Amino acid sequence: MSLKEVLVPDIGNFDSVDVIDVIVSEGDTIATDDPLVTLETDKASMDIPAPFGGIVKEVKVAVGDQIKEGVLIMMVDTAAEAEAPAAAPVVQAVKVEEAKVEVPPPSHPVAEAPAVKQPEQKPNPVAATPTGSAGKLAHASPSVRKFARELGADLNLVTPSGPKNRILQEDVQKFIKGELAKPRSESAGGAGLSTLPMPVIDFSQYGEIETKPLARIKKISGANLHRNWVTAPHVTQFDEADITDLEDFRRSMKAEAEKKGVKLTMLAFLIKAVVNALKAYPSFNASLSPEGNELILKGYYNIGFACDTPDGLVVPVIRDCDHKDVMDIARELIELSGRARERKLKVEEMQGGCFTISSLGGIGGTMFTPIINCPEVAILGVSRSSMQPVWDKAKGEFEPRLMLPMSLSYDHRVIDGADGARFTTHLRSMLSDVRRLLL
Ligand code: CAO
Repeated sequence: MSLKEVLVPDIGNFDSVDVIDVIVSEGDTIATDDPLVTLETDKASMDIPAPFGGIVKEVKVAVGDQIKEGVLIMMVDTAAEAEAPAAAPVVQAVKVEEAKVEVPPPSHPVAEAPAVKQPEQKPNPVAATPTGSAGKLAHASPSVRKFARELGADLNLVTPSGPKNRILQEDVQKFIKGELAKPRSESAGGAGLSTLPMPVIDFSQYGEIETKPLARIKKISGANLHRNWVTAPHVTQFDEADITDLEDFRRSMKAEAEKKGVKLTMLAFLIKAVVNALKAYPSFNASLSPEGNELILKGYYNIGFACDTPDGLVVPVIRDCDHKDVMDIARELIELSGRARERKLKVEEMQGGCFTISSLGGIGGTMFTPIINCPEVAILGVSRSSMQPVWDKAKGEFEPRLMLPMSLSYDHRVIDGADGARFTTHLRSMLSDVRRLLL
């Protein structure tokens, strides 16, 4: 073994610079001029090339260190260099790739070397966490690391196809192509939104795990929910409706409805109340044009309802609710939700909606923030009703009242806060007075 020190060479007029990447790790075989570490000042980043080849025995610096000329970077066994060509095929692959890469001569002052790049000249990172999001060094040759760095690709996100799980240059190219082909989030106004990549974490290091594919419905609805969440600026207005009388009425009608084969649920009444509120506030029964510069107002009242199925969430639509009575709507609710759970819904039965209701009342919870089913502009979330003490001003005492929590999310590009509050106030008055609802 012949151990040699690798020191920081002349890097120009800098007292200290940050180590932003340690490209090699202990045990790596390196050739003369291979980039070893990347340093960054506020103006430029630069690679420190290997002054000689060999096997890295000990790395003396880490990402985040501040170093200057003369600091020891690593110890390299140069005796191993002669044996390097006879090493495993992985090493040969490194050598072949190295031939394609231009690195500055070791004697060249690094700060002036061609490898120095001004940050603004770097391409936009496709998936950029500069030091790798998994906190673990991905397995790749120095040249592939350099290639990935130049393109702003996080090697921890790249799937390796080389021997011993080594990342090859073509893996990086494939990753970049895949990232570029991903759909960009675009709002109706056309503005894009880019986010940091999710960290890749090996959860098994913390305990037992099981990996299952997502159900098809979840994949589709997940992508839609994500788009809706990031493109429509959501505001959620909370309110409570006194449904004591309505619930009494529903219960009194239950037996009669059952004779007709109908389960008369609260949701059917809610749909009628929502149609009435949509008529009073037409901007809620609308969609933005794709360019985002026109509001398309609808003269029909098709109401979607979120339905929980074993495979995920679907939204069947009940058409022309303004022309149907509560009994008809209740009948359709059962019929459509039954078929949704048997996966027998037709595509057209989930299309054409104007407004959606998501009722979690049968399950529980107090309030939640539903995500708008775009291009609709609002959605009503309903939680479990409960008996509450409500102050009766006329009687001067608290009265037990059945209160229904409501959460109205709306697209703030279309609906102002004042109208949001007016809409829920209108709903409250409809739901608290059965006579109004049935008119
Ligand atoms: N408060 C208290 N009880 C309620 C209630 C409320 N707001 N809403 C319903 N209930 C009661 C019903 O009265 C019924 O009790 P009875 O049998 O004694 O009458 C019981 O809860 C079950 O109701 P249901 O769920 O069968 O019927 P529904 O019309 O209320 O709802 C449907 C139908 C399809 C909306 C519902 O089954 C469902 O799938 N809900 C989940 C929706 C969902 O997942 N939303 C989240 C979307 S965002 O991820």
